[in-house]
Amino acid sequence: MVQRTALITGITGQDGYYLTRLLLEKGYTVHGIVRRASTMNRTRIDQLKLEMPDAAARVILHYGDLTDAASLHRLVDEIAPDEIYNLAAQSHVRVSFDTPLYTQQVNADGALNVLESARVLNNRKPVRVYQASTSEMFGGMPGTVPQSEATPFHPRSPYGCAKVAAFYYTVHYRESCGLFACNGILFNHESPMRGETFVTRKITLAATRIKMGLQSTLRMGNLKAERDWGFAGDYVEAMWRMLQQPQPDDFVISTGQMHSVEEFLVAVFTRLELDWREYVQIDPQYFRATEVEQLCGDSRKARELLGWQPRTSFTQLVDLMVAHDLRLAKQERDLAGLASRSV
Ligand code: NAP
Ligand code: F7E
Repeated sequence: MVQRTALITGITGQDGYYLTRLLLEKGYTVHGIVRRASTMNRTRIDQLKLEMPDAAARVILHYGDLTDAASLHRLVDEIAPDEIYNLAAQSHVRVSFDTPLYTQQVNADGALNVLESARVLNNRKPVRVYQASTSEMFGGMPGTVPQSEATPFHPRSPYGCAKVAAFYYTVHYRESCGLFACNGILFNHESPMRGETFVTRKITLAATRIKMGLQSTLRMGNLKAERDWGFAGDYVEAMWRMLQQPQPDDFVISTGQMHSVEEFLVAVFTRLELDWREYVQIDPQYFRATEVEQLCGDSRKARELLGWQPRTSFTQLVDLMVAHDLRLAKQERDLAGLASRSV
């Protein structure tokens, strides 16, 4: 077991859950930055502490915010981590059209704040930085599939634009001051911990609730968009491997398999013995002003240099998300039954 310290921004998110789990298994002490909210936003980390009671004391949370450079700087200075994983972001592409400036402040300026704090720390102690870059930077332009590290960027949303800025800041700090900083260009990755408004989780939550008689319709946007969906638990392993390399570099992480939103719908509803056409309604509010039509990654560089490969297939991903959300829907149905009997 190593005795290393990591700092994770975005520890309360989907990837924060899986990365914290992985680092705890490897013996790390994990510090995480959390935002103050009027309702508690730590359910994933609280669940992880219950799942790993012997390691719970090695998770230490601090209040902070990526846009608050002073608190970030102080935390990086005090914790002096060996590795920083910058996962924090306004991560919803559709929402970034409504909040472009805020998305820029968190996803681009926030990443710059992390890099500046790391640069200062690196003067007295070596630190390695992972930046959560994204396939959204490619924009899914016609003729670019599959996308690799050599594919030109053409972002199609404020989210994608801000992530391109953060990508180049990361490269710049690597080249200008020798900071060990890597971009992981991750394609879509999902799990039972996925946020409820991303398309995969929206579908598995709705379909399982429909199966339990708790919901009757599902409103969707563009069903023709195609994505390369992997499992988040596999992808955090690649983040860690990037920071264990002798030299910092940028890597595409993907499965290389592409499916449409409609295919995901069919897979989920079929698994539940339902016909999706009876329940799905198309709603213009879920369309985007500019859509990313096709994303499919070529991750040969990561496979060769990091020895990384995805372990979970599309079908296995659908199965594990449906099984998880079916348990939730059954609990909700049973609670509703109990409540109606008690009045
Ligand atoms: P997520 O579930 O939406 O989690 C985002 C995290 O960032 C949450 O912990 C959130 O905290 C935190 N955060 C947001 N704004 C913040 C701020 N101003 N200061 C500090 N923390 C802030 O996202 P994810 O799916 O785990 O993705 C992790 C990272 O990878 C993100 O940077 C995302 O853009 C990027 N990425 C994701 C994918 C994917 O398919 N999942 C693919 C490529 C890249 P709260 O809990 O308080 O909201
Ligand atoms: O949309 C279409 C939508 O919101 C996928 C983030 O993690 O991955 C994610 O971004 C597709 C799009 O993810 C609905 O138009 C149809 O084409 O699940 P999503 P995303 O936009 O690909 C990248 C790699 C990131 O970096 C991001 O952080 O599905 N779609 N109907 C819909 N999407 C949503 N959300 N809701 C719908 O009803």
